[in-house]
Amino acid sequence: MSIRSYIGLGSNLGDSRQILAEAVAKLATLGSVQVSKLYQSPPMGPQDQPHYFNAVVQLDTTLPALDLLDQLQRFEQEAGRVRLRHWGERTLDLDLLLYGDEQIQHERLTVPHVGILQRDFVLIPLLELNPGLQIQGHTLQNLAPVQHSTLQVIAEQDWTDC
Ligand code: ROI
Repeated sequence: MSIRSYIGLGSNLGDSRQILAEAVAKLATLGSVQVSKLYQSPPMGPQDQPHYFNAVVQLDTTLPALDLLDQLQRFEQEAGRVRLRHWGERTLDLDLLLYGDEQIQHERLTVPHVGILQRDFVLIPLLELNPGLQIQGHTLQNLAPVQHSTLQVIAEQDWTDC
């Protein structure tokens, strides 16, 4: 039985588009994937850092949540993950946003991801992949970050072919 999970991808250091495309290829080894458009967004956090490239992957996988987390952290390390400061620039971030409709409170993992409802750079791609999706009783279209989004589309589909 596979579970439908959603993973947020972010990068603003290095060749971000290439780094995200490689991350999608690795995620595809864990199950079947659907990929959002590629977006660019102003940094949440310190403003003296580059814009982020963001996307969301829908992954249907049989991996238990903590095993999935292990794989995401391995992919981050393989991308040569660098994180220079708290809420600062990073090479690759892979966040487990949703895992089925499970609520997980574990020392290593909180699902739904903390802050998911505040971040247009995850909400907009989530909506694109699953327009009917509700999170914690919220219809995504109605949330303020969606209504006032500053996200820009960088590439439509097939951006992972590069
Ligand atoms: N800001 C944007 N726009 N996109 C991100 O992926 C992102 N990731 C982060 C913080 C530093 C919170 N800011 C971000 O981890």
